[in-house]
Amino acid sequence: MEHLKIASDNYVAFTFFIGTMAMMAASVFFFFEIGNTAKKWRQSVLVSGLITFIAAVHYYYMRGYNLHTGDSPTFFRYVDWILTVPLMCVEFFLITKKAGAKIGLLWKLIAASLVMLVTGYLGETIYRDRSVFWGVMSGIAYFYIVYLIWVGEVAELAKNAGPQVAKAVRVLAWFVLVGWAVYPLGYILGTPGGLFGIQLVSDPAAAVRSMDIVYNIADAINKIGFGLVIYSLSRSEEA
Ligand SMILES: *C/C=C(C)/C=C/C=C(C)/C=C/C1=C(C)CCCC1(C)C
Repeated sequence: MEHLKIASDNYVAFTFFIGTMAMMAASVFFFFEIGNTAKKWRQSVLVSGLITFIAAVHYYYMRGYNLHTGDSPTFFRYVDWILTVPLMCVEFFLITKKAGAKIGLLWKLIAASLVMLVTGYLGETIYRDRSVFWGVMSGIAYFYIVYLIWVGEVAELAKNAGPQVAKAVRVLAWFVLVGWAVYPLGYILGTPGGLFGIQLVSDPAAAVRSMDIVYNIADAINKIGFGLVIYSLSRSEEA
C-alpha cells in the first residue's frame, strides 16, 4: 500500500489520526481495568471499552479513507454512531438498573437514538437539499433523549439509586446536553441547508472539512469522557 503524507495543515487527517490513537488507548485502558473492577460494575466498564473499541476500528478505517480519497467518510461515520450511541443508552440502563430500570426504558432510548441518526444520515446524504428538514427531525429525537435523561425516567430512577449513581447520571446528562449538542453544529457547518438557510462556511469543500473536525473532536470527548465517568463511578462505589 502506498504511504500518503499528512500535510501539516491537514487538520482533518490529523484529527482522524489522533482520534484513532485515542480510541485505541482508551479501549486498552478500559479492557485491562475490568479485572480490577468490582463485580457489579464490570459490565459497565466492559461496555465503555466496547464503545471506544468500535470507534477505534471505524476511526482506523475512516483515517485511511480520508487520506486516500480526501472525502468525508459519512457512511462509516454513521455506521460507527449507529453501534456506539445505542451502547451509550445501554450504559444509562445498566447504571439505573439497580434502582429498578425496566427494559422498556432501554428500548425507548435506543429507538430515539436510531431515529436521530437515521434522519441525520438522510439529511447528509440522499436528501442533502432538504438538510434543514431532516436536521430538525433528528433534533426532535435528540431532545426526547435529553428529556428522558434530564427529567424523565432516567432522572427519576437516578434519584433512588444512591448518591454515587445519581452523581454519575448527572455528569452523563451534561455530556448528552452539551457534548452531544456539538454534533448538530457539525451538521449545520457541513450540510448545504446550513442554519435555516444561513451558511456558516461558504466554500462547500471547507464546510465539509470543518464538519469532520467538529465530529472528530466531539467523538473523542463524548466516547472517552463518557467511559471515564462510568470508570470513576465503578471506583467510587468500591471505596
Ligand atoms: C459516539 C457518537 C455520538 C455520541 C454521536 C452522537 C450524535 C448526535 C447526538 C447527532 C445528532 C444530530 C442532530 C441532533 C441533528 C443533526 C443530525 C445529527 C445526526 C448530527
